[in-house]
Amino acid sequence: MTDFQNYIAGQWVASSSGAWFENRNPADTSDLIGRFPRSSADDVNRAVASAAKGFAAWKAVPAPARGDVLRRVGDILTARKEELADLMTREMGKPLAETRGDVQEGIDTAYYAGTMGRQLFGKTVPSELNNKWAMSFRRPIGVCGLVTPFNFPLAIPTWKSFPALLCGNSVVFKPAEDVPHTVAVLVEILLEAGVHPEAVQLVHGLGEEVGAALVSHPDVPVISFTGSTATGSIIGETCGRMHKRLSLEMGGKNAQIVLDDANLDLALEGVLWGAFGTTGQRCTATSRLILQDGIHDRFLDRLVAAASKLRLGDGRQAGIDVGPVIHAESLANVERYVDIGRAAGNSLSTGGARATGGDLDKGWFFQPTIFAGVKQGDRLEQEEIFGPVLSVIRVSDADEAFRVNNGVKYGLSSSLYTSNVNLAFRALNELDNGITYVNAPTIGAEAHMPFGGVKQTGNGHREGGWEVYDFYSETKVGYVDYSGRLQRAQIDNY
Ligand code: UN1
Repeated sequence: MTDFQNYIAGQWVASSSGAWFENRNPADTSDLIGRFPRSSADDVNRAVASAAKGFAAWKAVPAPARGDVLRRVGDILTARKEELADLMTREMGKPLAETRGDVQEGIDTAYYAGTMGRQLFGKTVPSELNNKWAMSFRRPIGVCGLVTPFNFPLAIPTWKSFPALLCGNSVVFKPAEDVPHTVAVLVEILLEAGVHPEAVQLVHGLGEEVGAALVSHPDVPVISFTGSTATGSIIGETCGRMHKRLSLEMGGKNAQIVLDDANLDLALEGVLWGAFGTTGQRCTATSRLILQDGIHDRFLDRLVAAASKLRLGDGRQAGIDVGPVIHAESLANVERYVDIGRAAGNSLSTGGARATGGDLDKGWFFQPTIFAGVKQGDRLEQEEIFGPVLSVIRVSDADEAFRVNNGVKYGLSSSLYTSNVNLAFRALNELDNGITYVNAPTIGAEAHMPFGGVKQTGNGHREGGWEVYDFYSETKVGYVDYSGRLQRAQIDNY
């Protein structure tokens, strides 16, 4: 049994309470990865106090030099990619090909951050008065609290921490209690690469305890959260009351639309990957399939046949397509939605039960599940499930498909399969999502592009790409008047 620790004030330490929680492999619950500190507000307070000192030291390092450190982080992640992928699959369950992709997303984010060290641009613009300069530039903000989910154990913590650090902030990680090992290794890597030892802190524990203490701490002016819309609302209330800067990435109910003129082979591969990749546990997962009348029946037949052939199992074994869901509650939640679908009269085309037999009995496996005959407004069509359940909705034309796509409270990603270029561009304009893919599935965002959603998926910020650097820095404006006399803006020249 391995006991893992927090990283607080430059030391690896147990929680002050001495309490622990266990981390087990979701594909084989007898496989205990280790015990992690079940920390308290006390631990958070010490981490934040140290992070404030770390901020003072780290912001004094020039941004290009901070970029050099982030580039070294990318090098170390590259060297340790295989080892990380293995430990991530062990604690999270998705197949190795996917955890390798997750690490690669971290590597891409690190190298992108490296380049941003020399590109934290401000603007210099003409003043309305002579002999006066007007310019804007960026300053770091302070201690950033980063609350991260289980489904991308590495990529999402890197999306948040790398730009935060590059901008000169310090960070306190609160990783999901299902995947604490991955962030522990990430912290080791940040330190090895040369991040100031107090600019990064790691406090393990539960959302209600550690997460709540971090979010409500008066000396943490920035919070970034990825997780459920329900938790995001609670965090939003606290941050609103305390005037904190907050980035929220929350639920999705993403749809793939397949029109009669689509390449059906391509659309089939897309929906299998979008709906059942990561066992449906992505914010970007395809959970609705909107099929036009003309292809509905034959596409559904092919899809059901292909979905029932997906190979479930331990993601660390070769040939596995779909891993387990993350834990018992998640499995129970998926079962509840299957009951909801049945009760609503939706027709179960495949799946609908736990996957059992042999090694599958050791973990939290659920069959890839497809409901057909789902109507707009049904709960299966409206609510995020975060598991391997796909709802199929029949429509008569593109207009109806777009209306169905937009008829949910979420707005992360959408996908349209068509060969009609006019409809493709209409979709980009008319689908109410932060990301729309044409002839590609609802998943597959790239690290150098802004990532996020509209409506109740987010609160207007974006991760990734250039935009996230606005979130982690404050704009400062400077005027230098070298005229030697009082010049009155808005008055003297008008
Ligand atoms: C998420 O779904 O939580 O686009 C993040 C994708 C990944 C990131 C997803 N690159 O599916």
